[in-house]
Amino acid sequence: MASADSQALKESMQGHLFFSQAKSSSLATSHDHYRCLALAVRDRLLKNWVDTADTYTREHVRTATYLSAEYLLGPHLENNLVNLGLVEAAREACASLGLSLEELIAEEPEPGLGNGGLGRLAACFQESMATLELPAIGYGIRYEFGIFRQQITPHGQVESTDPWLAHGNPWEVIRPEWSYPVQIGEHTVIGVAYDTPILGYGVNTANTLRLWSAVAPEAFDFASFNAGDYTRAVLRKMQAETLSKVLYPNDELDQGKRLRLSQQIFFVSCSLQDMFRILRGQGLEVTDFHRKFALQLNDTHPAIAVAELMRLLMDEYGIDWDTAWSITTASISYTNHTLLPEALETWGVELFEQLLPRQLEIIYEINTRFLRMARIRYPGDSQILQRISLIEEGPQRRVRMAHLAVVGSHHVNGVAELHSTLLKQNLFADLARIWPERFTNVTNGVTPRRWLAVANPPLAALLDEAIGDRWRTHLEELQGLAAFADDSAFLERWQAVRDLGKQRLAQYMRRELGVLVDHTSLFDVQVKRIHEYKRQHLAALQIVERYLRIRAGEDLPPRTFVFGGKAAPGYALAKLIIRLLVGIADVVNMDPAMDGRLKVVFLPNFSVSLGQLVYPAVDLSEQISTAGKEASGTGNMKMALNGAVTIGTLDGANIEIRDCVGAENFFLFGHTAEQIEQLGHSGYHPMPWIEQDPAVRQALELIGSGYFSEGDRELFHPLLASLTSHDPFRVMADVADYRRAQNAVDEAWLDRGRWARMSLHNTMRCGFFSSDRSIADYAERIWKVGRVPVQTSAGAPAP
Ligand code: 475
Repeated sequence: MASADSQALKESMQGHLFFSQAKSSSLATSHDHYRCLALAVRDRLLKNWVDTADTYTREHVRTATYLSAEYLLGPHLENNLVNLGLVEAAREACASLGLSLEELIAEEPEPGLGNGGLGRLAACFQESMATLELPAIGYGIRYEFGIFRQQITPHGQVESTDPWLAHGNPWEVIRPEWSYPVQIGEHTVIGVAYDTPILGYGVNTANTLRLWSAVAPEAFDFASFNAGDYTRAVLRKMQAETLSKVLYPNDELDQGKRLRLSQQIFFVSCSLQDMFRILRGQGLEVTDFHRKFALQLNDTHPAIAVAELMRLLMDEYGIDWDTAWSITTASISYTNHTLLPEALETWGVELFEQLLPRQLEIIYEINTRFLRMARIRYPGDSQILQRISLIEEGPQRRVRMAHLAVVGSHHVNGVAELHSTLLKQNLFADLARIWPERFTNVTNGVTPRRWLAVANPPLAALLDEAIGDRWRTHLEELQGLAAFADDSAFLERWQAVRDLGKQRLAQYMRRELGVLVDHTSLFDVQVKRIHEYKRQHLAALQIVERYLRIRAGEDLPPRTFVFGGKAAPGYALAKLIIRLLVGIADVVNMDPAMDGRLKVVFLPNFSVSLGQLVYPAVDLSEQISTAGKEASGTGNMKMALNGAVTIGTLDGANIEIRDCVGAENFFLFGHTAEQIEQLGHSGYHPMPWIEQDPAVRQALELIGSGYFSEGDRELFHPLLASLTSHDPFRVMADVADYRRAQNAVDEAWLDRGRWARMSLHNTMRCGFFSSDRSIADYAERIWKVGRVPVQTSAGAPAP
């Protein structure tokens, strides 16, 4: 029987086919039908969105503004259906029109406006802020091309563009009335706001994600117009519009490109001007800025905000330095996401001077005052002054954006306990001695709506039945599973649910890649950006060893190794690691001697949508980074939440996951962060480790022999040379202990009852890793922003 909701949705879809798509059903494509459903859903959230903005404006609420160069949102449709409680109604509406909801959901191109962890975290945080009914605005860039699409060929990764806006975007609204000029070098660029609603779960709140798109002003390069060179003027205009064209595809690497610095000042300045517009619109004074707004910098990409806010306060609003500085440092806080030196942003002062002369002048003045203060604290210590200065001296003087962010913030946080400790001990040791109270930790989290309710409906249904449905907003209620931990009938159902997830992934691999895998084999999964520090090559060596052991007649339990993740297009070694994994897959999957005991699959184009398919299918979660290198990790949380058992090092949030789920439900291996540091001090060399380990030696030799590269002995040389000469990420120091832990996994897997209990304990004890908990922590301790429930007014237009 069709519900009232489904009947109304159906009529709304039919209306949109005519009035929005201008088609009859005879010409409608699947994409048309997707758009009709998306627009029908949009109609149903507009009231929440409008009422939310209205409430915030009327009540002059204190607002968190999240500044991030990246938002890895993933598709909106299904998430919005879940958050509105309309999944079943939409399924019925589609069915009554002869359509499949799943097929329409799959039509949505995902907005991939981020590289990896940092961008996905920003997306989880937006959704949690709305669910917690916190007044918040997300600010960023509306890249016309998001993260590149990855194809996997026999030669490895090939990139192509991601024209995600090609068919239009039903989720955004352009706000040309909110556009601002930004001066960059000689030129002015205009940022135009595009707003996307971010729905909270089970509440009326719909917050705004405001992304800036660059356009050139009409008067752009008018000198050329006047000289009669109309074409040249138009070309220059196009150049200005390249500002928001493309997301830089480097994860954890600072490439130092001019256009990147332009993107940063562009979105930061627009966002700050927008905040002043909001402030003034509510009749507040400019000097109330820090009372109205709490600004969170997502890494250093928006750190120029420190100088730009000072500039606006002083140059535009006539505020004196000291007042402006108090307002700035009372408003801003900064999250660091990485300790890797190559990711730390610095800008040559020459480039800075060309593009942002006034902001550079302000940075110099901030630095002068800061060093004057530090000199009084550390008289005669010029070493420390050099280390803490906002300007790095050397052949080329450079602005250190992380130092600027710390000096301009009231709070600085890392993203997991270990990471925050290391920040204080290493990267920011001197600054933490000056301001110990400024440094804190907020451990990352993930949203249970997308990463459990949307991604894993069978598990969600089982949880609803067992412990009720409050886990969606109170994830700690997963603890209630304790009542079922020894219930063998329940454990059977647990396994059946996990089986469904694995079957779904197996079907995808068969359909899309033509690879047949046994869904009852152990699914061993590593999906994340490809990086040497994440050590996909450690997993590769382990697979080669297994291959040799099976060929030598050992009877190992069947495993399917699944990899996914993009390599930065310019990161040769990361691309070579992909090539190795593909080479191993080609050999192993064809070898009849494996007899179903070993399969290797590289999933092309890992994305949020693919993650939703993969995470529920994971038995063993590979979190094997060199200890001290992974700031937190969030895929580790998604997998454990969905019932995977982790094999991992004591790195990032793995440590906290293990503390929560229990050491007996986690396969630990490897050197600790402290031991890794010690290795470095005592002159690490991989050779002694290799010499005493015949198994890894054999694996390395097989790779070097061309066995996985069609006889080409040169192909993997750079990778092998790195591993055997410097081994910067200490793969060889951990390879033996990794093997030991993997053997323990084999043994545990053979006892299916034991494995099911381990799996259940992982889900049960993962409540801490909700992004709702992370956001509640930011709101209380850092932003001092409180809950503002939204009352929906009667009488607003209903769809
Ligand atoms: C960490 N990206 C994860 C995650 O906190 C952590 C850097 C420079 C330029 C472009 N992108 C980046 C990152 O630094 C990044 O994604 N860091 C990641 O942030 C969320 O869970 O451990 O590696």
